[in-house]
Amino acid sequence: MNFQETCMLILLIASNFVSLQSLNTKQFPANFMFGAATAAHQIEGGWKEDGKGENIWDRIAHSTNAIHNHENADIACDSYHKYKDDVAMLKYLSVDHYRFSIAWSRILPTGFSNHVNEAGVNYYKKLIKALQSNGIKPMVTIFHWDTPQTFENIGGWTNEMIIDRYVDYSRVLFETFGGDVKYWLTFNEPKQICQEGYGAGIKAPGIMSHGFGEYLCAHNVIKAHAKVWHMYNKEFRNKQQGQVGITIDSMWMEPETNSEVDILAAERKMQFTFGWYANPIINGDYPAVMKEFIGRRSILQGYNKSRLPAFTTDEIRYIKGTIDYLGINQYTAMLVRHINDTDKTEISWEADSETFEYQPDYWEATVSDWLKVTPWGMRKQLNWIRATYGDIPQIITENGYPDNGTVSLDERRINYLKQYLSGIRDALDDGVKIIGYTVWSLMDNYEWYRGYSERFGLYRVDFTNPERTRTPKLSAEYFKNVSSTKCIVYVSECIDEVVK
Ligand code: PNW
Repeated sequence: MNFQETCMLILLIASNFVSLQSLNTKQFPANFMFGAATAAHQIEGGWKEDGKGENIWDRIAHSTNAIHNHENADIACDSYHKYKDDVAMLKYLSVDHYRFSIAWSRILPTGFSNHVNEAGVNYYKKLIKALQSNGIKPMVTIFHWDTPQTFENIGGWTNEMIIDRYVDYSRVLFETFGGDVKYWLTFNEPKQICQEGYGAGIKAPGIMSHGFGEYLCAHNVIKAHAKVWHMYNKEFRNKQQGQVGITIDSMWMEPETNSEVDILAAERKMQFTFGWYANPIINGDYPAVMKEFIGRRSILQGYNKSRLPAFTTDEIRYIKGTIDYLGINQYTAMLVRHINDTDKTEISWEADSETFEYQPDYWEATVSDWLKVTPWGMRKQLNWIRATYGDIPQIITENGYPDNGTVSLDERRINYLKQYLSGIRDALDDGVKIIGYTVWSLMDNYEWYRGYSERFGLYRVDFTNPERTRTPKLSAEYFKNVSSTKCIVYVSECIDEVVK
């Protein structure tokens, strides 16, 4: 070892020692579930194989310049053919569960339930069987952003006709796979679907309808979720004994200063992001602060009623409590500042909250411009959820770190995972009921608008190789150690303490 290498080694050991001091190294409870996540459109490929219908991401990739490098998900990781490799990787990682999504238009090519595509059904049957024979529990996301194009042609999630179509689709899934699936998630990240898809227009279908489209979409998504939960509860729960939840995302909103207005602004922004969906589903209605702010601005802007649609009393009763467990996607945080918006003319979800958010330069950056490393936010968010909604069981359904496929950032990824897991372990100590953790992602995949330029995988995927070769990164070895020992450091350094 030369002088430089010796110095590096000392530095590495020292930095490990320092970070170990601040880590919570207690073992996770024995029944705490560790898993990995993917989504159909991001990995499957086979975009029109065996009768699959077109979805909104197929359409946007094939017909616009919106996606990085003009990349599409026609083949992606080719998991439609390579699912056995995926299951072998999961097995290697020693995970308890695999979170994947079902492609609506693979099961129902036009979205309607009049024609069920047997080839699509068989694909997921084989996948589920392979998981089960390896002792891995399937956790299924019913909808991860891939709306059938048929419905988008008539307004997608802004047209309430989609609610019953989504219920029909979910019924097919419960009837077909419900005997083998105990964990269902109705939607992945409704905020991204609605705010980015139909408000800001920065995700498919790319509709820019600031201040209207996103609220209309959310209204339908929430009703669709509630209807599917009730259907499961009434018709399937007794027989299938599963649970139906939803995955909600938000960044942790940290007040920029200790001033009362900034503290209120950060809380308000949590309500405008996480609460927008969690509050109706858990408590029946939109957060009071959303109703107040959007209502006031709408009237000042000359509308005769709020741009935020209202639930009727019957709907509130119906939607309230339609959840068995809460999925949380948590990656990062923001600093929030109150805006003294005196003229209130801007019409948008962003402006409605009267806040300004940013990530300071001194937070550790990643290759994704929205994602900075803020592990302290994880603990705060989990505690906030408990304080706001009570002791509902929570599971982290996504958390992860991107690289760009060229430079190895795997040491950084390991560090990220270790620190966030430590924050989750702290939250368990705080008394939050967290039942599991799911890393995003099992392997590099199609990162939506970013194409293949941002890669969250524990496995590297070679997208230039027709075989789509998968190779474990160092972080795969790290995560394998975590899930098999329930410990975020070497097991010899782990404190064996069972949480009550
Ligand atoms: C998730 N945020 O989206 C999605 O569920 C995945 O499909 C995606 O690949 C993954 O994150 C990585 O981007 C998010 O702004 C998008 O906090 C934005 C945020 C969080 C999650």
